[in-house]
Amino acid sequence: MDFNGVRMAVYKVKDILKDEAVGLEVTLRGWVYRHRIVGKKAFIVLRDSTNVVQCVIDGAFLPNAYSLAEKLGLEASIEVRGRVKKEPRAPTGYEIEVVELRISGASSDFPIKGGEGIDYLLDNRHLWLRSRHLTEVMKIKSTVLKAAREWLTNNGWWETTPPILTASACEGGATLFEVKYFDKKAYLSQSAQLYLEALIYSLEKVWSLTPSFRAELSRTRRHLTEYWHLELEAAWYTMDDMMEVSEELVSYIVKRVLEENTDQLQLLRRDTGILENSTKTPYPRIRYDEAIEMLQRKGFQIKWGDDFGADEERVLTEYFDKPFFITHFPKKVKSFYMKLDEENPEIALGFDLLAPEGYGEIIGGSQREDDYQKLLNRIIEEGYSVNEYKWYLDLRKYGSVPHSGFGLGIERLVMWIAGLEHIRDAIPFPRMLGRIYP
Ligand code: NSS
Repeated sequence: MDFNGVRMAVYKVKDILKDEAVGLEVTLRGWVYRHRIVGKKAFIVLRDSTNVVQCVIDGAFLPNAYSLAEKLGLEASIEVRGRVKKEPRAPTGYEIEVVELRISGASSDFPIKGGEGIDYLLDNRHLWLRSRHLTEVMKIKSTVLKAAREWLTNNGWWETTPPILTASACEGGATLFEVKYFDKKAYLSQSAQLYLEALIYSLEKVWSLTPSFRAELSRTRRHLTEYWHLELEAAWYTMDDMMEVSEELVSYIVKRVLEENTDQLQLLRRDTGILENSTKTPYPRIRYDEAIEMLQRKGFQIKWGDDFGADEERVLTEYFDKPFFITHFPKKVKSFYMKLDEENPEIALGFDLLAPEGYGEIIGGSQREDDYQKLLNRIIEEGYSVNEYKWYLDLRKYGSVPHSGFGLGIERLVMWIAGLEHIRDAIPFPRMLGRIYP
């Protein structure tokens, strides 16, 4: 940046909030987070991507900068040059004694002033993203994605790129989004699983991170219609092997967030006790039958064969202080592709991983049916078109192998780690029932 012909290093706010920076003359760029005029002084709290710092302009010495500052609106973008001072009364403990101020982009009457209702804030999501709360969550999400990629790379998994436009359902027709594909019908992917299954015959251990789409017909705190789906699939893996992979992965991600996002977790007032505990594996495992008993003991009118909703899951989480698995579900509450228990074919070798503190399911996975005839029977039993799944059945005809996989909802995981009330805050532009703007 060029001030009066002199090139100045541009600092980030976080790098000057320390005693070693006191006395330095620095240049900062950012946005007006707050500002007020007291007597002949202007106090501007400048925000950049790293933090906020108070900047003071003394009108007695800098009349021009002072009159610029008087006109500043919330969220205007500015560049300031000045000296770093320690100031315990300032919001972040230091302040800038400004010697020069420039306005890059003016802003007047910023639409978000505080106290607005949720629908208004969602309509103004493009501006609401500047809030402290959403900024901290986005940073945590970035660490979550980085950590997942680190773990997968370090453990020999191949990243792959399955399609989003698909010709068949993975998780049932009820939540399919239909799109016009030239003169045909196609669907937005609910899961990359079926395609990942095709890739294990060459790569053995594969993963992908893609958007998944679900036409969810209810608005809940944990359902989006578009979410980011991290999916793994591996040849030769049993359900137990895959559960181990999922607990290693999740505990690693939590550990990395605890290391890298101390400031964010603190700003979000996240109690980290349970997160610390969740870095330790193994995670507890219970079977569906036990979960039913646990719920009945808590007064639920639930019987064998019923599926769990958010209420059931919340109550089950009260029994645990870290994520835990539920396994061996009745086949009728799970998808057609799951392998059935050899001893009791009414039971599917599926597992869910539930986050504690009331959050519930973050992962759904299973061992897959690898026998051609059994899979064909299941497809017919569910009333699906055999022709549509011909390619998927082929995989069982040419060198079939036992294999397993799972899908992790990134926003579900972020929601739990960041301690959010609602999943919409785990994604910048949430898509939910009836809403797609902005
Ligand atoms: O339906 S899942 O339980 N399982 C599958 O889609 C498998 N085909 C994945 C696989 O084995 N490769 O969804 C997996 C996860 C689930 O546990 C949630 O964490 C998340 O995907 N999920 C969602 N997140 C946000 N919003 C919605 N609507 C949603 N649905 C699932």
